[in-house]
Amino acid sequence: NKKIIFPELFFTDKNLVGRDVCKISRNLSDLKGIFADVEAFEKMPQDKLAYEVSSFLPEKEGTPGGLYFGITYLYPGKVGNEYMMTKGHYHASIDRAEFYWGLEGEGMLILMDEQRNVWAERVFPGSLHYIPGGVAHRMANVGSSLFSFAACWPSDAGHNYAEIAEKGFSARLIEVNGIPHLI
Ligand code: M6P
Ligand code: ZN
Repeated sequence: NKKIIFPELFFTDKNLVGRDVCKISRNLSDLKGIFADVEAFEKMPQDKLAYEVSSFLPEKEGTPGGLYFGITYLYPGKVGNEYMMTKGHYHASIDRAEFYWGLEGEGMLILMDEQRNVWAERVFPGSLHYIPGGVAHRMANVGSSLFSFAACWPSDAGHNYAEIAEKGFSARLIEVNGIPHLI
């Protein structure tokens, strides 16, 4: 199980053992409202696991100058013709940036600035993605196997889900003839 890679990584530094590890998982019911095809969504088992995040949070949330690290494991699947994806967020401190990088599988990073311009970047093992402040970010799994990526973000960034929950992104990643299209 490749997921074991994460604790092995940071427990090689004995000083970090036992520090703040946080694991969250989101199933389909946690993603209610983010997919276009509501009928297809409601037909799916709501307890189906969509993604898991293992985070290492060595500072108290809100600490200026600190960093957080996380690995997200996003399972493959589609809701209608839309790829399985993360909730997506702006940072609560809107100017905070973040790095994402691809570990395994095939993904697309969907980005949206404060003017609601949307663009996407292909994510693959070893690809590096800089997300500037003021840019909302969401990952989609566009392959047929587990897609995982790492993230590093400031401990005073916070998450702002409200705007995405209300208005979504202004484009969606849809499969057309087997290929992802931003529509
Ligand atoms: C990455 C980071 C985390 C984020 C996670 C899941 O690991 O950006 O801060 O929580 O992805 O994304 P979301 O919070 O949008 O569900
Ligand atoms: Zn973020």
